[in-house]
Amino acid sequence: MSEFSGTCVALSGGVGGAKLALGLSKTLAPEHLNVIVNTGDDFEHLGLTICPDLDTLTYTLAGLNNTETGWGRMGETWTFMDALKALGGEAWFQLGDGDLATHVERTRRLAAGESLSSVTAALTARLGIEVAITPMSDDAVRTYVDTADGALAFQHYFVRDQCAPVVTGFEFRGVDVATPSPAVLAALADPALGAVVICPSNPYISIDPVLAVPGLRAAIEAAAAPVIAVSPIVGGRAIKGPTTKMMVELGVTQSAASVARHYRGLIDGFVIDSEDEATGDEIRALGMDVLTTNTVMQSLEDRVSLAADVLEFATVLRSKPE
Ligand code: FO1
Repeated sequence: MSEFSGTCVALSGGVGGAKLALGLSKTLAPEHLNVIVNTGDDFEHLGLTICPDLDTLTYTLAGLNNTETGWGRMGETWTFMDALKALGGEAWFQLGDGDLATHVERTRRLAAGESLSSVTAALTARLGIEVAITPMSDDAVRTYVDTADGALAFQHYFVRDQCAPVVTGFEFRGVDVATPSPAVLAALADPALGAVVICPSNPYISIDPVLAVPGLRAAIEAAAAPVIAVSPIVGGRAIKGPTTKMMVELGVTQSAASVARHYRGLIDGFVIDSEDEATGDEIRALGMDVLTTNTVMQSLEDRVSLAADVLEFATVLRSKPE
């Protein structure tokens, strides 16, 4: 087992990414892990600024996450939502009473002029999280899903319309004038950086918005560390969410190899599940190394084991001659 040394930067969206981020957090010293999180899912709702992927990462690393839904807090009560419904308020986006406190406090701090990075650092510290959870940008970036009937705001597509519309493309509105948040560039420029890990999140709606922030992809490419992506597709299926439905609608084969192709040119290594071992050579032919292991994370042990495998893979790649 070649021991990993140095720091790790992980790129993550919601549920799938958060599972691996948790595994990494149990494997690395907290000061050696920085999780860069997609903010394209963020939106203003009921007068609140809601940041779903930041909150999924925060709740997951704080051990507060609701494992059934994959979002929000465990053991929630719904007094606010029940009262809102009774008043005829917008009830399609479920806000638990505890979760509501996060949105209210974040909105208050943002309105007072704090950056999203500063607010996130304050909220995660209050929840006892030592790992850095960093928004990809402090500037507003909003994912819109292009459909045959026009562009849909992400949460309208994902929650209100339950991912039903046929997807033709994506827009990350505001990304062209966004800049990476300060901690992102610092983490990627750290000479001790030993690995950049693209977590098994949806490549189109969770990872692409991060890579679209001007300067961020270049900072990853300039980093001396190997870049490793973990496939979110196992046996042609997504573990959770609309990834494979999107692939069908975009005319992309539903396979781990398609995801490897999507990241081609950026990544040095790709991690696939044992179920997809037979596709390893096809993926290597794309010009990247392949690690085959168990990528389906059901238990905490699975999360830690995959994290250890990914970091060992990075160590192996770092020791390879250029
Ligand atoms: N997803 C749903 O499918 N239904 C919901 O009612 C819902 C509420 C919600 C509240 C707070 C939050 O942080 C996330 C929430 N999500 C909900 C998930 C959200 O749509 C995220 O964008 C997904 O996790 C995709 O990343």
